[in-house]
Amino acid sequence: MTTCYVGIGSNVGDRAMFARRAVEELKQASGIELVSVSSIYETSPIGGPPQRSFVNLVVKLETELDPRQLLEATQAVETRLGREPSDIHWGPRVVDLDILTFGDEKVSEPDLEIPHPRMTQRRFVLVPLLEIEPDAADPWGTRYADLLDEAEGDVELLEKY
Ligand code: PH2
Ligand code: MG
Ligand code: MG
Repeated sequence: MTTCYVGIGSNVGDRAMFARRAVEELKQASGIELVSVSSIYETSPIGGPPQRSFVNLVVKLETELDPRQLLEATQAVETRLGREPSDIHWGPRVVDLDILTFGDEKVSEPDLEIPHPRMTQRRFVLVPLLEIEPDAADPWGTRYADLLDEAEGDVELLEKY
């Protein structure tokens, strides 16, 4: 079993509902055990075109899947919740699931990079991650808590879990 963190975001429609449904879908997925779930935060959009603010949260899970199988599982959740392919890079989405870390593994493939290459620059990832795992560190030993000051974006608690 490998411990992983997955970030969930939404900025279309009933954002908190999509975020909660994504958590429920992960709970039901085979090969995945949900360990903990952060609160839901409202966050300023980073990158992409001008767009509505997001809701974001982070879940901790244990899995017997490998990184590619976990990617496929998260993409299946996105599709089931109605996400459609978009040409707009970092544009609006009903739901987005991103693998943040996968144990201490490093993956560098065209469509899958672990740890997520931009997670340390984004407060919308670090704040919920640190809520559930204050001592979390990357595979090289850097504590995420030490990167928070340098990260960008506004994050506001929306719904305590
Ligand atoms: N996701 C992005 C781009 N920008 N900004 C916020 N606040 N939250 C996100 O989840 C997000 C973003 C690309 O996936
Ligand atoms: Mg994303
Ligand atoms: Mg994504």
